[in-house]
Amino acid sequence: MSDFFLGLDSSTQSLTGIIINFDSGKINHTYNINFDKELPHYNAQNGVIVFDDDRVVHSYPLMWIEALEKLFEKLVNENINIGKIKAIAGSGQQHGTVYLNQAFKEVLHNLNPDESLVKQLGGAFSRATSPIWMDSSTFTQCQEIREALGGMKPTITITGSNTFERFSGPQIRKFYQENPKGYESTSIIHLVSSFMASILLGGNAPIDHGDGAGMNLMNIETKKWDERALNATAPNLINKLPPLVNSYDIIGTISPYFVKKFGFSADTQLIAWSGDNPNSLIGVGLIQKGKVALSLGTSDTYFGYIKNLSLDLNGEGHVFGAPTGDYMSLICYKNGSLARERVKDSFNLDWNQFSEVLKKTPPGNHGKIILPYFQPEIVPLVLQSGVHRFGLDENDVEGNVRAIVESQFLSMRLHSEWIGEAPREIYATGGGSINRDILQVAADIFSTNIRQFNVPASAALGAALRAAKSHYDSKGRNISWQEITDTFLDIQKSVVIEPNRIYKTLYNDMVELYRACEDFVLRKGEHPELFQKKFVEKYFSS
Ligand code: XUL
Repeated sequence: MSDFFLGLDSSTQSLTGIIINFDSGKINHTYNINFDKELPHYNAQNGVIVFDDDRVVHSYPLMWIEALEKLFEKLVNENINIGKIKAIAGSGQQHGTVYLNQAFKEVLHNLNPDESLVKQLGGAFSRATSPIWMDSSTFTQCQEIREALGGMKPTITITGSNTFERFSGPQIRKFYQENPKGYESTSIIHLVSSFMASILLGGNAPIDHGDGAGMNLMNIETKKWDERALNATAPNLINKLPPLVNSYDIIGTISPYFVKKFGFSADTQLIAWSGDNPNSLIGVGLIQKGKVALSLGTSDTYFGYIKNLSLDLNGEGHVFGAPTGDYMSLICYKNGSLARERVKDSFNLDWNQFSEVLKKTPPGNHGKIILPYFQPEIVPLVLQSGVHRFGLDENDVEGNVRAIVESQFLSMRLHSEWIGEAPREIYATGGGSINRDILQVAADIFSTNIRQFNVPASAALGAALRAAKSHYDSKGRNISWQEITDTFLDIQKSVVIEPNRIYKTLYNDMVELYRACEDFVLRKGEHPELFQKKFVEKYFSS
């Protein structure tokens, strides 16, 4: 008898499902529904709704559930034995909020398998679209909440992060201020993760401590809703939020809708969904301190496991709950893969050509730097999009390709200093991590080994592993996280990309050059021209 587990990841651009066979230690199937390609009637671009004001970024919750149904249809069409799946856990893009009216609960309880989810749930929203993590339109609300909590440091100490434009609390406050009637008619506000879990459950699912920490509403120490934060955000909010639970809690069994329609077993267990980054923590096997991960997805994130709470009082980083019940630290960039793609596309390159350019251009790039704020940025906070080039011509193909990749990692190195000592090894994940030439630049800049695993979809894999862990715990079969991650993350098969140590001093200097460029653009610092000239003289004069 083999035990199968399903991990789902509802991310910005697609929904991924991974089925693992626990006994063979193998990933059996990976499915992906790309929103733009497979659900074109929503007219989304890269999974999001584009507004004139690029600080406002929403998506369609109905699109996510249509994708869910489509993914299950694929499983049926390919004769996957859905009935053998013992448990399901999930992952959602973090921070996004879904606003539902009083019909939601009722409709969910009585779903008719002969009709689609979209048709039945269409009337259950008090807000048709969901602001997602890419939204940066809540500067004012961030300020108001932060002030009400006594300033930046108390806000961080209470919630684990400073107020951030994309975080759920400021987003909820904005909705309440701009549409008080809509807010009033909202019965429950879900995160993407708890919303998707609710659909599978056939009732309102709780929010887990991992994703709950990305709201500016949960007390990071007690892991309960914080009354001060709730009051600072919107009235009566406590009655509109689901309860909080451990990420490893079993929240029930799958709704009869999915049993009848797709052939799931009625006792398929559901584990609380969490955010994509907490899931990835498990999906790359970060269950001990000392190692960090670099996730190159729609967002680029840099994160690590931490046993004890340790906060970034400078306000750029976050602390979330880890699926193990401990904590994780994280910084997040909005200009991740889409920024790399913008540069690639602007010169009509494919990824191979992009890589070729990276290989043949020199580390240090003759001091050419780009501050790639194609979209408003999260770290450092930049609300006005705009690309700034230093010593770099807009039409210089080679210069721009190397500059975008180097600048992203220089920024990451600079802004992750608070996470602690320099990492001894970095685990790479996410779609962008399949490109070794990009990872080579990261290895050189961080001056550390980068380990590339063969499963870039670490959030979905992490969810599947979480499903297995909670299932076996519930059956009294004690399997440690270490055993689980060792089984599925074949360290032997991973590839190590070693840094070229001769560039260590060059990049130590270049981080400072990058800092000077940032200071100039964001903090009225001196123009970095002279700095840049010295850098070029030191490393590039023959
Ligand atoms: C993390 C964040 C992003 C999203 C992307 O704080 O905002 O990584 O989770 O899905």
